[in-house]
Amino acid sequence: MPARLPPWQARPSRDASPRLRRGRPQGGGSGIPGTIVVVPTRNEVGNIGVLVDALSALGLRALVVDDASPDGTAAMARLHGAEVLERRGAPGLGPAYRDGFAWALSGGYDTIVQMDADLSHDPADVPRLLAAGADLALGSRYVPGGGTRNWGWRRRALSRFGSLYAQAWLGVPVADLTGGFKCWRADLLGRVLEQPLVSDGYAFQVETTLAAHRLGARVAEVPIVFTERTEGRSKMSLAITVEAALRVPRF
Ligand SMILES: Nc1nc2c(ncn2[C@@H]2O[C@H](COP(=O)(O)OP(=O)(O)OP(=O)(O)O)[C@@H](O)[C@H]2O)c(=O)[nH]1
Ligand SMILES: [Mg+2]
Repeated sequence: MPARLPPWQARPSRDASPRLRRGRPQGGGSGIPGTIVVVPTRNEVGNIGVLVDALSALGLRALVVDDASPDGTAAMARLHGAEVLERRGAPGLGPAYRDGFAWALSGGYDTIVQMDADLSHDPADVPRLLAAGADLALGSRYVPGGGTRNWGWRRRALSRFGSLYAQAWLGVPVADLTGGFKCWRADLLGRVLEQPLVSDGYAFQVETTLAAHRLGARVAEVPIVFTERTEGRSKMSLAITVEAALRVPRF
């Protein structure tokens, strides 16, 4: 097995370092300098091109963090002009985010957005997150104006219960603790990643928001409507949900 490189050397898609390319918009729009959108992917070939193009039209650059997707997600992302970090070794949402965030921080970006690849998070909402003026702006389904689209009652109940459960255990005044659409100021994200985080899976979302809160960050919730994916398959399962739920009391 090849030696594991630091994430920012682990086969970025193109020659230039993120520092050199920082803030240069890929497409139309006025561009949003200093901002990068980190997108973890596992078999999202049907979604990633659409997302990267939509971000690009807003002047936003994307870093796709792919876990060896056999469906060609990485190549598709590159084709659409995204930076691509192809991870090797143990897959997982937490490690993928860690590597993507380390890449972004080492590139000198001052604002780091994270969002899912499956278009459940609307790229058109990113400017509102950026405008919230918080250390951490959360795309929130559970504040007035927010919600979910095309979810059955089971999925709605599970998600709502998950957030309330985490909120009750942790005593954090955040309505949507489990979402993965977030906008970080780089200095806060760097401090959060220095904390002894224990989650590898979906609980990573809860743990990082909790860490931000404990560090005294200004956390804002911006209403978003989360739309069920129409392409590709969900990686969410009962096992993943239970694993995340069992983590929470240990934070
Ligand atoms: N790099 C990487 N990305 C992952 C992994 N698991 C999931 N993802 C990505 O993380 C994002 C969220 O995963 P989803 O399967 O959409 O999970 P979800 O949004 O909670 O569940 P659904 O609502 O059912 O789609 C997507 O962009 C996935 O491709 C992984 O192990 N590694
Ligand atoms: Mg999803």
